[in-house]
Amino acid sequence: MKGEILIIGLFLVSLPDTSLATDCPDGWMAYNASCYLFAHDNPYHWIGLTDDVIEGQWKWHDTDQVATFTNWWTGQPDGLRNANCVIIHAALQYKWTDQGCQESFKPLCEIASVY
Ligand SMILES: [Ca+2]
Repeated sequence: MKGEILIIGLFLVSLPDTSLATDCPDGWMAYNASCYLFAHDNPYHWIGLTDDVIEGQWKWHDTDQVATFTNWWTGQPDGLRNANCVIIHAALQYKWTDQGCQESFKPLCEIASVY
C-alpha cells in the first residue's frame, strides 16, 4: 500500500508544466506570452511608449492607447518635457526610464510566442 502511494506521487511530479511554455525564434527572448528581440549593439531600447503630446500621459506609439501597466525605475519618470520616450536597459533590470526622443535608441521588437 505504501509503495502504490509513492508511485502516484512520482507520476504527478513528473508531469511537465506547459502553461508557461513558449517557442520563440532563435535569438529572441521569451517572456510571458511574447518573444522580444534586442537586435542591436546599443544597450538602450525604446519600448514604443511616449508622452510627447500630453506631459505625463504615456501612450503606446502604435495604438495611441494610454499605458495601463508601468514598470518605472526608482525616481522615474523625471525628465518632464525634455524626456518623452521610455527606454529600458539591462543595467536597470529592464525597468523604465524617460529619455529624450532625439536620442538614437533602437526599438525593441515584440511578437506573440507560439505555445
Ligand atoms: Ca515627458
